[in-house]
Amino acid sequence: MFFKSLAVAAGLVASVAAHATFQEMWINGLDYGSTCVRLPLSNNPVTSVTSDDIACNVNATASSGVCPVNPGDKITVEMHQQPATRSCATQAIGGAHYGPMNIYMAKVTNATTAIGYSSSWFKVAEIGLVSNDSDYWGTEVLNDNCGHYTFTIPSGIAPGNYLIRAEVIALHVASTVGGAQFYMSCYQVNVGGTGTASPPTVKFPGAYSASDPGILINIYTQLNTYQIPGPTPYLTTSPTVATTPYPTTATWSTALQPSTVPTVMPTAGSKGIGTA
Ligand SMILES: *[C@@H]1O[C@H](CO)[C@@H](O)[C@H](O)[C@H]1NC(C)=O
Ligand SMILES: *[C@@H]1O[C@H](CO)[C@@H](O)[C@H](O)[C@H]1NC(C)=O
Ligand SMILES: *[C@@H]1O[C@H](CO)[C@@H](O)[C@H](O)[C@H]1NC(C)=O
Ligand SMILES: [Cu+2]
Repeated sequence: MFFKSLAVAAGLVASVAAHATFQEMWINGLDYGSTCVRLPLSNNPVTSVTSDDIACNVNATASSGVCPVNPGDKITVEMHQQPATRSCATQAIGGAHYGPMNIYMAKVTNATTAIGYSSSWFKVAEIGLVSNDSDYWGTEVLNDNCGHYTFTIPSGIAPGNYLIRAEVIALHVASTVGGAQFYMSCYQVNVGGTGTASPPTVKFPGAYSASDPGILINIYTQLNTYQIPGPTPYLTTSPTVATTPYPTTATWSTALQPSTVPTVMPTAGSKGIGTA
């Protein structure tokens, strides 16, 4: 059997425990914990692509922190099922929640006060179907790596405050309209440097339609291609679909995974532990 089993997924659909939240961030291997994330009120998904909640989740509380980043920095967002838990013993997002991940950024006047659904977003990273033998998804790569997903702040973007929007789209019940589950958190950052680029943008809501081919989809069949929702990522390309089995080896060192969430920002220049 080359494709996802519907029987396995059906048993997990009702499980609230399978829900998840992006809640921590690392900058060049340095753990910033939850110091600049707008933590969602719950780990429940957003299911309406036309709701304002699709931007930065339901009434997520603004953080007081703004994390310092620079073009070229390796940023790692970190997802877990339950708040303030970082154990690698539990999958980041339940096993049946197969689907892509997207990272967007929006330049804003003030990251602590900016409203996600009023902001203008460009995509900076995406990972969808990474292998068709057997079908293997971005969320499975996330689970292989203790919930960590690393992307690069694009070179040349103008300095200033930004929101970063990290998103998983779970497709386990996406064969009916409104079935796809969107799990997103927004992070508050300030980009340094002297860039001038302002990439073309989309709006949330607006960027997705409930009938997009990557949102209204039956994944319980052999898929050889998958169209990731939203615009083309800026300055990066989407990973191609491998036709060989995906290597399910963790690149995140679980031995170095912290068990607690820092409550204060680390000192810039401290030694990180390497990114994945
Ligand atoms: C979110 O905020 C709006 C406006 O204050 C309120 O009507 C709604 O009930 C809130 N939702 C949740 C889940 O707290
Ligand atoms: C953003 O707004 C907050 C709250 O009003 C303020 O303390 C902070 O200085 C502002 N930041 C910038 C970059 O303007
Ligand atoms: C994966 O896709 C390739 C190219 O479309 C196809 O030739 C191959 O048979 C597919 N693999 C499986 C296991 O279906
Ligand atoms: Cu769920």
